[in-house]
Amino acid sequence: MTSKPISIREVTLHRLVMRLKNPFTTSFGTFQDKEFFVIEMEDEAGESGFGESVAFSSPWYSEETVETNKHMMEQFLIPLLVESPIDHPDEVSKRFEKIRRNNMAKSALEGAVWDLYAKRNQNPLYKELGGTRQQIDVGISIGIEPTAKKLVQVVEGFVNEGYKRMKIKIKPGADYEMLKEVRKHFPDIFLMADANSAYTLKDLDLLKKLDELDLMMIEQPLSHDDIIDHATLQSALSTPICLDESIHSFEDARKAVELGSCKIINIKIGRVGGLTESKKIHDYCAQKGIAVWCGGMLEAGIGRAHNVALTTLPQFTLPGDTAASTRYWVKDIIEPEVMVENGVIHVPNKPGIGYEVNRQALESYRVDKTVFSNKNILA
Ligand code: OSB
Ligand code: MG
Repeated sequence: MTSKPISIREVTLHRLVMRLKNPFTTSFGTFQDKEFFVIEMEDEAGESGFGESVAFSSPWYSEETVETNKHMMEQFLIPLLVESPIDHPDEVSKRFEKIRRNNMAKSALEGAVWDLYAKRNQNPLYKELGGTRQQIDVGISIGIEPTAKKLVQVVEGFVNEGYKRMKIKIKPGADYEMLKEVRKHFPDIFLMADANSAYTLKDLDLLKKLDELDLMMIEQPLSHDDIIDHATLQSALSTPICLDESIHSFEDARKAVELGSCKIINIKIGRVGGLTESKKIHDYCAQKGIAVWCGGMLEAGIGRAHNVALTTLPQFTLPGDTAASTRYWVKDIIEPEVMVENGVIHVPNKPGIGYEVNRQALESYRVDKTVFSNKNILA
């Protein structure tokens, strides 16, 4: 749909802190409080689009943090966005190209532009992206538990809730035996592991043993910046490797696929710098027969809604990590919250992200607010 160029009148950064219902442990650390920005972007007509920054407080998963996101958005990215009108959201990543990396900061702002664009067209975001699915299959990501017994109990709960695949976080010392126990109790579930870069090729024997467990895939077993050793490992394993941390762009995806470093890619919108880049990776993977699924960053409702929209694209053939709001939060910041029924999310057909921002909830979590007015427009 063609429409009038978007002139951004105001950008508001709402800084929120939300406490997870339960701590979430990965090979690199434990999360309890999630700090992030909700980006609210208003156009010349008073319509608003929303985005969410996904960097964490500490640079464990990637080099970005809440503070680096703030610095990049305020000092570099917002000025580039408001300097002239935007014809289409695909232009945003081009405008940001001169800024190296900082993908999560870029993605947070680009996401708000996409929502705003879709709302101006009175069209659901998922349709603007080229998505077709009315419902999406969902899996769940389960943190490292202290014992196999506890892990089996946690898995059982989520199996009963209907989640379609179980992803278990692993690290050296909490891997093969724990997964074996889960497999023993649930012989038929779709099961996978996520190592968050906790291993090296020195662990080849252990990683090969995981082939016994009939895992759908193993996610990011080796270094966060590697695609060479992963190719060596993939040729030694029958279990497919899925890359997460190693893929920051379409170019990274192309190189990993050409090298045979993985058979599956986890697309996280923030990690790759936005929805436009996510679509490029998606289209390339569709061409190459590489399955993709949508990863998660413990998002609140706005980021979650963006994940739901992206997952409606055809090559998202595997269940993602976009679980229900209630898996994470006592009260989410959107209305309605993201709900999972029988392992699926029904995709909303309202304009934009399709969920309303719950202002009262948002304000209850807000610790800071910064407003940028576009002087070019106000003048
Ligand atoms: O590697 O996918 C990951 C959470 C924090 C950091 C990295 C990861 C994760 C998850 C949880 O696996 C995904 C979610 O439920 O949002
Ligand atoms: Mg991962």
